[in-house]
Amino acid sequence: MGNVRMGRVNDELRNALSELIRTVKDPRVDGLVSIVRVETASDLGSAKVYISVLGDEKKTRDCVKGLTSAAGYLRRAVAGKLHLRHTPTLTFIGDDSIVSGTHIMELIENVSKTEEKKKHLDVEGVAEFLKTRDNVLILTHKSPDGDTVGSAAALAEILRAMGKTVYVFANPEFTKKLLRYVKSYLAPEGFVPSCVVAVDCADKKLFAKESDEYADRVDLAIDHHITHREYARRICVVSESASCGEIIFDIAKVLGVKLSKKLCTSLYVAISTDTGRFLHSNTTPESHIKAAELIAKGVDFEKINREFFIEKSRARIALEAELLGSINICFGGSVAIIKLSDESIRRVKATQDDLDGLSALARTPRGVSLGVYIHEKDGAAKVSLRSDEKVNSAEFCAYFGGGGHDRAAGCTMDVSLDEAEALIISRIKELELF
Ligand SMILES: [Mn+2]
Repeated sequence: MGNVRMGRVNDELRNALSELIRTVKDPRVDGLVSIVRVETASDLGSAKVYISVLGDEKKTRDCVKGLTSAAGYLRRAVAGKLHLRHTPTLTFIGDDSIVSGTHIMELIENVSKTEEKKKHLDVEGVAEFLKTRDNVLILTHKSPDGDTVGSAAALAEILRAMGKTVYVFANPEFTKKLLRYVKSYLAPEGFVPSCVVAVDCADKKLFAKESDEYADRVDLAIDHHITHREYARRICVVSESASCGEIIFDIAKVLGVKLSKKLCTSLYVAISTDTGRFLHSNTTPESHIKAAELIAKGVDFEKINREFFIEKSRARIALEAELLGSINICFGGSVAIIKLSDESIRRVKATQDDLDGLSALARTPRGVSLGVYIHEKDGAAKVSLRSDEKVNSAEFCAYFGGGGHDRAAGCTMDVSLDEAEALIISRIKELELF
């Protein structure tokens, strides 16, 4: 592995561990420890983590012991946070050589970060917070999906059941299919909220630009993305949740709100769509248990799943036929590439609903480990990767300035569709992926 790449791995590990050591419950590991540097072996099998502690040598020794006994936990937590193909085993080493100004600054920063952690709420904290608020506006993300819409509708329903005034921001990107679930909550013109809540939004850059005026005054963000950027005053991020809807479900339970059919339907839409009707790798037993409870309350799961996953418009069928008809299966059947031009979208008069989830098509041929979907947007080539465990999509896209999850990621290239395809192919060759 190259030096630059190793340097990045070391930095990522250092950053991740700096956060994670603050979650170690061992009393020997306190707030005044900081990570000086990380040295990862080139095969990613092991890493030495040099730590420094404000205090005497004994404190350092104790802290090393505490971290060593938490090494297994920390390694698993790092694996969950970073997109590395292998997570190294961790060895903690006391480093007293650096008690420099920068180090002290860092310690101070760590302490203030610990202070800052107070704004992180759990589900009970969110329930308490919501009880005290009224005139709430709920924000969804751009390119809205079933999770952000289902979560927003469900949260609005919960707050209405509590007698509060609440609306969902009228995101102009709500598609016809999604609008059905949220239209009874849309904010009227001139509504002035006293509390702003964002659901399923990992970054304030991901708000619809029309809701820009609220981006810097979000009072609470409820989210499940591991990449969540802490833009709000209060944050409830449950990254183990397959969908944001599952967190909203828990909030409803804590608040003791009646699970009406309308509320259950919104929650089911969120959970089913974000798990790809319970088949994506993010699906957990918890997703099924919650969905089961919603179905028991009478949710029409068949109708919802037909609508989101089975029924297709004529335009969608035409697009799928074109894409599958011209699919490029290469690298001995391990990679499949599909490309969609603006011209095709216009020709079949496709709507945003018709374009949703097309990226999954590239992984449908049996034996394909990496599916690549490239489409034209605003004159650039947008690339979406879907992969199995053999390829880390996030790392692959990071090379082109993009990002995402390890099985699903994307990037934008300022080139034509054919040029983007050629770049992807040469990168796969360079990495000798297949
Ligand atoms: Mn989501």
